[in-house]
Amino acid sequence: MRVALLTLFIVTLSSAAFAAQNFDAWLDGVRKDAMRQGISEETVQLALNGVKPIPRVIELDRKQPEGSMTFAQYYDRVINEQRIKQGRYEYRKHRDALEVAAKKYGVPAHYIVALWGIETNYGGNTGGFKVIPALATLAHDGRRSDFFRKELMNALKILDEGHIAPNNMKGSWAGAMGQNQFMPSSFHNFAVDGNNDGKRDIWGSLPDVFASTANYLSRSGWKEDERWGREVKLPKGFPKSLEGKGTRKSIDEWTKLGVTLPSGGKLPNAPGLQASVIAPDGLNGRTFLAYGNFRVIMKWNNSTYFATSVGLLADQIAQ
Ligand SMILES: [Ca+2]
Repeated sequence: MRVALLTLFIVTLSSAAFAAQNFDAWLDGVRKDAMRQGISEETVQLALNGVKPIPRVIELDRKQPEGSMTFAQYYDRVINEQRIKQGRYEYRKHRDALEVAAKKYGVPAHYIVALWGIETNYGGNTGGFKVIPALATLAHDGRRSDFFRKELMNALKILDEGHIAPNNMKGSWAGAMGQNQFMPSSFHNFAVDGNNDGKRDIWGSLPDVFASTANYLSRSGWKEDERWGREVKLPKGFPKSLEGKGTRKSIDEWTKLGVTLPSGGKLPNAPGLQASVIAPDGLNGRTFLAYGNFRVIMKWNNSTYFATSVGLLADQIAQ
């Protein structure tokens, strides 16, 4: 018995030691790769020296999120009175910076605030993980290595460009960064310098956060003069086959099919607009008409629940 335990202990110890050695060797490969891609040796050393895998990141990656949650449950979790009230407060407080971004990119301010609110509770919860070790952990882990290794390289480039110091580059366990939770690749594609100081600081500069969010939506096809969609009431016997993003019709056509405002009133006409009926909890749950901008929000996060909640929060902030 004693011998068996001792053997087990040695085996466990050596496999842990092997894993550590394996990670360090792998990280050496990342260093070489980064320098081949033109990232300075100074940045590579500063960012990667002493980096160790974070067990908690693996644990969170293994959890299945929001598997069986209904839209109603999701909505209650994401939007409450406090979030709406604070959204209205932040909207007034930062009106000038918001309006600059709204005007420049053609995205109304209440959508910028709603995304900020849902992503990080208006900057209050940006995720406490250091992005480089978190991404290194996921890139080494094997489940989605290629994706996370690319994001790790993108993150090193951001450091090399001097937008943020390694210690301040914080984000979610999966590497979504700053107040609007951009992945490093989204940062490269969409982050902009809103306050003209030469840095794209989505961690600490609200003008940068607002401009970057607006730029993301604008470049993804946002139409300035359209809403995201709206809540609607479906008539009795509405065919299930017409529900879903696959079917697009004009407001006129939906009106002819009996779709109305929740009050029963007639839908405002909007010539040229194409809309889909969305029923995330089935035809007996809350139902919505989703316009083109709804699809734009889904490019940010490919979730019907998410896009609908952003739209509904934006509406309430603007009230
Ligand atoms: Ca800036």
